Amino acid sequence: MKIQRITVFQHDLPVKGGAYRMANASVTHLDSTIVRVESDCGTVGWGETCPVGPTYAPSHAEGARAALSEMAPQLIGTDFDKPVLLNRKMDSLLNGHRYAKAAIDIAAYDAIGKQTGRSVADLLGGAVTDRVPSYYATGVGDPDEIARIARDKADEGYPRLQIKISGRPVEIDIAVVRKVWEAVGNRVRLAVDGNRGMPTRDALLLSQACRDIPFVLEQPCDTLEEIAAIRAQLCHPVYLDEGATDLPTVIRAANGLVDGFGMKITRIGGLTPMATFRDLCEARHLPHTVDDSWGGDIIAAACVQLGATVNPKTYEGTWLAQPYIEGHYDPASGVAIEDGHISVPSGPGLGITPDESIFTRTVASF
Ligand code: 0XW
Ligand code: MG
Repeated sequence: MKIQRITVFQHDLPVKGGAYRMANASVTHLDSTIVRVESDCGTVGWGETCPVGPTYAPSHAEGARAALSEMAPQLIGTDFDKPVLLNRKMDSLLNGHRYAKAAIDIAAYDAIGKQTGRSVADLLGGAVTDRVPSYYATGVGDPDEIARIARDKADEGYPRLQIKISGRPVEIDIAVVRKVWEAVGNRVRLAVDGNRGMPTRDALLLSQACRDIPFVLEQPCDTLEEIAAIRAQLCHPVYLDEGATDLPTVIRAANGLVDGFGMKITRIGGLTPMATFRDLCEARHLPHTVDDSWGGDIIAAACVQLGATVNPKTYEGTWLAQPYIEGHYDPASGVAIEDGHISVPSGPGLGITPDESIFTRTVASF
């Protein structure tokens, strides 16, 4: 099965309910890039990549499309059903830009699954469940408001909550964590996410002031060096998210620097490196999420298909942008959170089939 045609679409995803605020990004509408990759036997695979604005990570929507345009002409005629070789081919055409390569890699798994009648979860080693846990991430907000959201989401059935902090006086962040703990206690597991925004001083103050509250502290500071510098003085397990940019960094961090990861499929380069990441984490007994930064049904299905293969002992669940998005790419079997959990789409490939008429803005075709 060879790649015959690559079509790149731009698609707007407005944020339902106003701005989503994090330490280094406040977003009101997301710019997603969709790829439709057709093989010489007519099978179509879908991929997507959607950075959550241009400041969350060193990636942005126009960058994804430029990287795809750089690679696409020379991907025509390449084997579509050999993901490892396809990734090596992409690496031979462009250094870095994993978040763009991820869209092609996801499309390859979708097409292989659709061609062979197998789910992407099966292709990635086999599903252990047909319903994966999700987690809800609050934005950065006032203590009472965030505590109210936390209580509502715990009532909805989410097994885990991620509380966003940072980018303001640490005393407010400490108050948020305390109020959330008073509101939900041990009913849900808690992560507190600084999104790179805290000086080491504030990460230490927060962790030590909340030493009686069980939570994992996610990416409090920007660099691995900052996290390493305060690690021994923290009272909480530390997870790496934005800083876990590639497999070599994951290997380094897994070697005692952190206790787990928030991981995004497009950041690491797609389902192929994500499966390696999953296996590394299982070998080192390191818990991790399976998320992406944003995106519609294609990204959501990729996350859930991979999530279904993760050992439940090390799986921290899958965050989806779906609660912030109006409608679905696949009106019949779109991916959605219900009672804090997500059903794995059934059927071959990603288990979803986008309604092509939704993607009206074609930006390139090869
Ligand atoms: C909560 N997320 C998974 C979604 C946003 O893209 C940010 C991210 C995180 O954990 O940083
Ligand atoms: Mg995070």
